[in-house]
Amino acid sequence: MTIKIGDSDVLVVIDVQNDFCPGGGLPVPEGDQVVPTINALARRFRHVVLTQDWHPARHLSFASSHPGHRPYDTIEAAYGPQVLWPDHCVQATLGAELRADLDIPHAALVIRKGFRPHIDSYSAFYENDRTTPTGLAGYLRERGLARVFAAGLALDFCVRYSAEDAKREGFDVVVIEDACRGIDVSDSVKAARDSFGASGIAIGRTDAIG
Ligand code: VGL
Ligand code: ZN
Repeated sequence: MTIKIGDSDVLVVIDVQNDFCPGGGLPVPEGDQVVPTINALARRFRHVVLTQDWHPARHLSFASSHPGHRPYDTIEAAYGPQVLWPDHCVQATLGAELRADLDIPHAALVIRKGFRPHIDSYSAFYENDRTTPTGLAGYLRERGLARVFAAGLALDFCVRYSAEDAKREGFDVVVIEDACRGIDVSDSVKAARDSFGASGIAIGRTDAIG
């Protein structure tokens, strides 16, 4: 079945940044391989939004900010459990830049997230305290956009949380799985897929997008 793209559809391209690609600070296996797929996909959308993970140095989510802890440990933040990551996407560094080969000149908005020193933000809509909004839901509504297609990195973190929040905010949501790659810590890719099924989030593929 082909999904026809119209004027109320938006492609949200999540965190296609150097640090999430091989050689970067928090490399997602095959992360760079989504770029040509997303470039081709984006041409089918009139409306495209990009997100950019954008942390200050010594961010709460960095293992290096917590002596005695290692990357992928979980700590208790003020808002609940928080996975610790290698340093990544530090504001105004090369690692935080969007991939140079990402070719989406008509993208209308770049949402930066995770810039508060003490709150991480996986989702493009809400930070990890689950209450601080990024403003994206309001933007999409004001632009008359009703269906969100999600692509990018990482499937099991920022794509997952963005898709779930979009659904909760009342948007229809399709995750384009061949335009995503996952980190996969403690079976998190399977958890993401299970959650999509349970929340009514559709999983699609680029060859089914018309
Ligand atoms: C992400 C972990 C930490 C992501 C961002 O883009 O999925 N994951 N920061
Ligand atoms: Zn991050």
